[in-house]
Amino acid sequence: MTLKIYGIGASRTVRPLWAATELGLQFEHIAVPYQGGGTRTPEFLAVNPNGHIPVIEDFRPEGKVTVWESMACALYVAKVHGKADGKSITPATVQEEADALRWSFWTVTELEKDALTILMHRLVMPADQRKPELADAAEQRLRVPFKVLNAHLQAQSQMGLSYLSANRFTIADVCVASVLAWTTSSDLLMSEFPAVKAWLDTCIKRPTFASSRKLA
Ligand SMILES: N[C@@H](CCC(=O)N[C@@H](CS)C(=O)NCC(=O)O)C(=O)O
Repeated sequence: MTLKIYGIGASRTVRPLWAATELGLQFEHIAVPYQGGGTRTPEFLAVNPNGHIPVIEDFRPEGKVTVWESMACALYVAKVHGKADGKSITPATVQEEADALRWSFWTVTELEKDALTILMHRLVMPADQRKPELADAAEQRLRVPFKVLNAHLQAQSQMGLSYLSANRFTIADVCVASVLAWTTSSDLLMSEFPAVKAWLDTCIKRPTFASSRKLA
């Protein structure tokens, strides 16, 4: 049985890579970068017709399973390759399953686009191409979902819980923190929402995040 993960750590591929690394899985890493046309070759389009990384191919006794969409890939790794023993990132209860689904869908719909705008226009694009006003507007919009997350984390903390779901680091944290890692340059968001900042720091300081990001 072979699990193949296509993509590089410095991309959305970090989501399934982080999940697989947390679980200590053996996997084959196929380092397809997002620049240079590697995602648009006929061979790659046969794997993911969308022409994007990440993609997972899971060669199982019952046949090959293909997964694309980064959140689906991360959730798949946790669900299918982890043990639901209440010790790993894998959801172990119906509530934990619901948390993984709701927080990851929420991240894609409520956070991802604006978080990427902040990353691109504050850090990644060449300085002369950045538009600070776009990052500023994204930051203002993000105050709304950040307030929701901050309140949730404060409520968790009042129950003695340090993470999004359950009493441990789970796939819900992987899915949300991998996107919010793009917003750490935002002094406004990091200072206005201290519970988010503290939780995010804890998640992205895990050695598994750094080692997954480095896979190239
Ligand atoms: N919604 C998709 C977006 C995937 C995506 O845009 N991936 C980028 C890298 S982070 C990519 O493959 N870009 C290269 C291309 O589109 O050709 C997901 O979450 O997987």
